[in-house]
Amino acid sequence: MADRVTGERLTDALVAVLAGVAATAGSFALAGWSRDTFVVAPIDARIVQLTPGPIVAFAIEEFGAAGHILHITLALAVVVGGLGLATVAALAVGHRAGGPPLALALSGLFVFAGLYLPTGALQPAILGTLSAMAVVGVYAAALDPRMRSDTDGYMPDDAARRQTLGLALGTVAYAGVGAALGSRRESVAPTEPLDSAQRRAAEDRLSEAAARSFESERLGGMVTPNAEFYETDIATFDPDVEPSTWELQVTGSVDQAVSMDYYDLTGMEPEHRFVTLRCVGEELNGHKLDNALWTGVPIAEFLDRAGPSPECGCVKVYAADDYYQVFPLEVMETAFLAYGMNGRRLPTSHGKPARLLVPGHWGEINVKWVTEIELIDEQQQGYWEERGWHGTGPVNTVAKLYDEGITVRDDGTVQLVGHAYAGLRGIDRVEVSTDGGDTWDDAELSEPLPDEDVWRMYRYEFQGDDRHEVVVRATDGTGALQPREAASPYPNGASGWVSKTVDV
Ligand SMILES: Nc1nc2c(c(=O)[nH]1)N[C@H]1C(S)=C(S)[C@@H](COP(=O)(O)O)O[C@H]1N2
Ligand SMILES: [Mo]
Repeated sequence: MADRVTGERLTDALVAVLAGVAATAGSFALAGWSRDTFVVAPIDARIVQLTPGPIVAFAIEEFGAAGHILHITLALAVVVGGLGLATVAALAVGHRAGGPPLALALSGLFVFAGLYLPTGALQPAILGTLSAMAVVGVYAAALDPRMRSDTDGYMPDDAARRQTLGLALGTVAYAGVGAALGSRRESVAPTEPLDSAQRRAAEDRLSEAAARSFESERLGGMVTPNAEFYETDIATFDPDVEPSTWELQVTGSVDQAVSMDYYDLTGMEPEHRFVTLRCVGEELNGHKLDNALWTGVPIAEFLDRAGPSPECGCVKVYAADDYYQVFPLEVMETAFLAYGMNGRRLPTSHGKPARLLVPGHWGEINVKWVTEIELIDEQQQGYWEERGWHGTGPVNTVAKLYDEGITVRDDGTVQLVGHAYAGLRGIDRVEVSTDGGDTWDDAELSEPLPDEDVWRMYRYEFQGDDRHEVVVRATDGTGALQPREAASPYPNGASGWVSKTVDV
């Protein structure tokens, strides 16, 4: 008898986990990786929020995208486990109070609450609940001795085992289908092109940049395509902000609060600007440095309409993902509010419907999904500054040398192509050493774009001989050579000279 009870408990626990998996898969099938409708998203956000800042900073710095996988996995486990517990509780209470039908009804109710309350998304919650109830129902009809009328509760062991295994495999297969359906929803379709006049103007500027690119087989040119542009986010799930309901407000120490909507924004005379972004958290020769053509409007005039009061020195900018940044008001004089990227509407992952672009500053200041600009009277810290980063100042100078930019030809000549960036200071010179830094030679520089905050490309060729320690270094527009001393990204951004061993 004791064995029977233990066996029941075990089966209950297994069925609960299976119900949790089925519920999560069902909801994912309809919601996809949506911040607003997939049940794991708010749990995940909560986990990130409760994790101490230094640990978050460390994880992002050390593991990059893998750090995100860590907390998503944890969130997934919490959700499946929580729904499983709800199912166990429902089965226990249901059986005690009214037998199998009540047990089934209660588990449906508990699972529905677990799916619906965190998100408020009805359809994924319904499909998830039905999925869980199917698991519990099969269990009830075929396996659970308490629910079977045709026996006295006894089922031969191997028959029970076979059926349990069948249920488990069925659930796993169902989860696979749900995962496939849900991830199809995510596939990043290219966004709508801009209106025709704007698109033509953007395309002109894009070809201007293409003409100034240094061709290389494997390395991109002056413009990073939208789908390849790096992404750095505090949240796993991008906020889904509808352009039709979006509003940007100016609040705080102002004469009058002002706001604009998407219609106002896109109705203004647009500008097309190349702006390069670099993440303060990237490794010295990392890949979080990209350039795009942004379509939007300068923000200064709009801010002036609010009449920012003179005693307040800084602004705090808020976003739909609860991100915020604080920087001096004067920085806004050159800031840009973008709704287009490379001739298309801004993709969700880069801040749809609108993002801020702040010339010369690290990526983190370029707030995506921007919703509010508050003029504050006292200095505060931004999201990353609270976590120890110093990313509110101008970018460090860097010259990159990626493997994709190195071409070793059959005749032994080596071609190096790369990008160099120094924010508003601009790039005046890139030098290459092929002997580990003993001697230096000037690389050829691409014709600069007229935009004020954009990278430049360099090209260099040499006759290779066995093995070379190649080093690159840039000099900015003020004549300052980038410092040689290596520094890791935290907290001031990586610096130093990039070097690479090239075998010929
Ligand atoms: N709302 C919001 N804006 C944000 C961030 C964010 O997490 N949330 N990340 C910032 C950081 S750290 C960088 S480097 C840039 C990256 O912009 P991208 O993802 O378009 O490349 O966005 C900045 N703006
Ligand atoms: Mo960043």
